Amino acid sequence: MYSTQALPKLPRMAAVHDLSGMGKCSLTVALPIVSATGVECCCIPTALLSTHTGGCLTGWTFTDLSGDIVPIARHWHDMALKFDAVYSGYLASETQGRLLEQAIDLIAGEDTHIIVDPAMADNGNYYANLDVRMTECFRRLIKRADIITPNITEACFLTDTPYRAGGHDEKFVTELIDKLSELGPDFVAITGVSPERGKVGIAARDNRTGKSCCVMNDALDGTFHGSGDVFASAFAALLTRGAPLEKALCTAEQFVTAAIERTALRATPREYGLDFEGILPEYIRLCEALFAPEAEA
Ligand code: PXL
Repeated sequence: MYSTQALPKLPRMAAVHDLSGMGKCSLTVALPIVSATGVECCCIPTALLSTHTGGCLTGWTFTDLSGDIVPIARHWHDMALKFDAVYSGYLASETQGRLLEQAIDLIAGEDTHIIVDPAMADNGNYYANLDVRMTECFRRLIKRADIITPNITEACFLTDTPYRAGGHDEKFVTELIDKLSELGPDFVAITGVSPERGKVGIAARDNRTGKSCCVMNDALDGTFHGSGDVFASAFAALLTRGAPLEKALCTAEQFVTAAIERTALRATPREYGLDFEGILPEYIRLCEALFAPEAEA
């Protein structure tokens, strides 16, 4: 059925996130979604938790895996593994940011996409146990990044802009993107942008071409935990497989929107994360169409 000659090289990503056993986010989201995109997902778990720390969850277990970050990267370096992308998300401390920089030095080559999702805050607040030191940490990391995907809170923190829950007009968003771009990335995508009540979406700019784009949808009430990670995982993986930026953005956005709708329909507790599993078959079909040889021609 399959001819090995016809199979293109399998793209490879290093995913650097915590592993929260329950409450889909970080690695429990990145692994299935990156794999479904047709990209190999090599994991550097930065911490092991029983659940994520958001919403009304309390009492989580936490094991810091900082001591493993650089040794894992060194082993991969010694194996001469080549990575098409390094994709990082939530980090448990500022120290982990420094260690991630060392890991990048070990495993990233000239052509490796560095995708940083500065996952540290939402709804105007830092996640539990994190503080302004994470903003400094991500400002440093972003200097190494080609692509960043902050939410609106993280974009405000990173640029010293007073947080606004809504009313994100064009001027406000353009200034955020300008200031984030000064930190160095080629591509900035801000999630959770809400220009008016009932609308939410993603505003992005490719600094190499100057081209901006914006994808908006009807907003559902409240917070959907893990939605930033679902979006960023699909976006990062689509780029790693070679999708054009705008196509990757729209496809990832469609995926997260469908997963949010499913979560709302099922009334899944928001802390449990998004019901993205049922969207995977359709997502895989979309990817196959996107990456079919005739689509690329
Ligand atoms: O990306 C969200 C996230 C990831 N990991 C952990 C978290 C959160 C958000 O609260 O607590 C451990």
